[in-house]
Amino acid sequence: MSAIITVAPTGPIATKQDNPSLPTQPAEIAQAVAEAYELGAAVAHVHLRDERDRPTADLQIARRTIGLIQDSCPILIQLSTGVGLSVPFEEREALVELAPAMATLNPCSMSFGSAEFRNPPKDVRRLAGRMQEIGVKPELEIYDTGHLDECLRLQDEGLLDGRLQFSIVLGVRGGMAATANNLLSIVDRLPGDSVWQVIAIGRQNLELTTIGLALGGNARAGLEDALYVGRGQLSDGNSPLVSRAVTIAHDLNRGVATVADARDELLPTTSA
Ligand code: KMH
Ligand code: ZN
Repeated sequence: MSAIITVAPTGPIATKQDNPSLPTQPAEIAQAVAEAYELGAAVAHVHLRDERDRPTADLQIARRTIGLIQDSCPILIQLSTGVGLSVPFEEREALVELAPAMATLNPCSMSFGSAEFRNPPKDVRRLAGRMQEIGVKPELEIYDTGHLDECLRLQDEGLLDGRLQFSIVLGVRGGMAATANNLLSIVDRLPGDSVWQVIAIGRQNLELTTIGLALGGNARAGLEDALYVGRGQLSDGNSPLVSRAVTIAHDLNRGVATVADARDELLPTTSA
């Protein structure tokens, strides 16, 4: 099965001080996504920043960013509802009203670096229900073993349907460490027909992304997850990270999914 490469050009935490090539404004994000699409990315995981580069769920900024991406390439858009650690859940959840093809659903609250990522059970259920109602496919982010069980509970409660789409997030302080054992223990427990990718944060990005691809998973690449492309070498934009993931997929004889392939795999009920 060809590998779906998702570009994550901008996360909620890093700044241009951390890496001057981090795209933050709508046109910068759209350009980074278009470049990633040309290199082989089929999905864009999108966070938004305001005019002062702070994480935001502002709907106008979201519309502008999505519009610019759609003007530049046909990549599938997955909006982050994680948004940023200081943004209230009520603002984060409103983003799905823009009806992106996909959006993240973070199942549990947790410590996240030195801050807190708030995903209270009641709010998560309201968001899952709303996504189901309007047809936004959830990408379920698993930062620790119990997060998978919570997703399976949501499925039992009828709040998730169809084939589940998981991201196994490794290396966040407060979540699972970035080890092969942690990855394998989650992969072993996924429902058989799941689609999954590795999100490897920080220093182990290359190793865990490669192991995920070797195991048959999909891959995420971009400055949200890794600011460096080698020891001490800042990545000059998102392209070096996306190119690296594409090369690994090819070297492992996986091939890289087109947008049409990715749509069939991730959004089977909506494919033509
Ligand atoms: N950077 C993350 C792994 C989301 O996009 O929904 C956390 C996050 C969640 O940004
Ligand atoms: Zn994100």
